[in-house]
Amino acid sequence: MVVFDKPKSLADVPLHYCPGCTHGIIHRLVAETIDELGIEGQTIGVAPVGCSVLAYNYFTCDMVEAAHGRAPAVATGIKRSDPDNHIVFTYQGDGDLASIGMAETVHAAARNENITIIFVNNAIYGMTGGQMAPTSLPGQVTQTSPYGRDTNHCGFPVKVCEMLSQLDGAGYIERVAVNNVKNVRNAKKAIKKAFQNQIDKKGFSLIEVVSTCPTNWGMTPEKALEWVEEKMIPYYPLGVYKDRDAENKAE
Ligand SMILES: Cc1ncc(C[n+]2csc(CCOP(=O)(O)OP(=O)(O)O)c2C)c(N)n1
Repeated sequence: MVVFDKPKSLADVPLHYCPGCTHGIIHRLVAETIDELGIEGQTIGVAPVGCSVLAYNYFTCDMVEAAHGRAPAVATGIKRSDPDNHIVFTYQGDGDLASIGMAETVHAAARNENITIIFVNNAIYGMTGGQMAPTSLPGQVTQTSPYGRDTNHCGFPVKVCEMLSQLDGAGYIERVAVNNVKNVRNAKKAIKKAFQNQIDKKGFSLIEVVSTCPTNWGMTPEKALEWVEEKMIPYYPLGVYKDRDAENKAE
């Protein structure tokens, strides 16, 4: 009896991510989803610059590289070129999606573009060495805020799910985390729903995954998981922020 298997949509190669980084878990959840929905041959992923820039080495579906922040625009073009046959997802960090790529994100949501966005929020610019991101918490020590993020000087974090859920175009917006087994299971459900929505032509779905960066947070992997529970989740509450389908059914 097989009790554990590797998803076919994930290549059998070691990941380059740091110890305790949750990109690997999130990759696996996306790959399991692609397998379970039987869409590997149709799926095209778009990964921009960031720690997951090498995602094309890990996912066995087609992958396209986008410039920093531009993944929703690239995904829009791919999706619209063959909307009935392409399943398109983006896989983006918070520096990428909520800073340089904010305009692309907001307008893809406003257009109700039928794509799936996996938004990995580790509250920092990981790949470039831990600079403050739009999502860094008030008081958070980063390479560019060594005394902690001062909101008088640097403003406040951007809460992407709360913001996008105000747009009529956005179809399905949920925030999940992968810091414990229960949350990983919920994250899988949300990611699968976001892909299923696209198959069902329900429009724009974004899943924010509250993530870790032990290396740049200067913590052990274990401590980083505690920090997610104690600091990140209270500031970024988990849950469904928008589900147009459920709203329509309730009316
Ligand atoms: C146009 C452009 N600006 C800046 C950069 C430098 N850059 C590369 S990755 C990155 C930040 C990535 O952070 P994030 O999106 O949060 O992903 P993570 O690495 O944390 O997973 C930046 C600023 C770039 N490659 N291209």
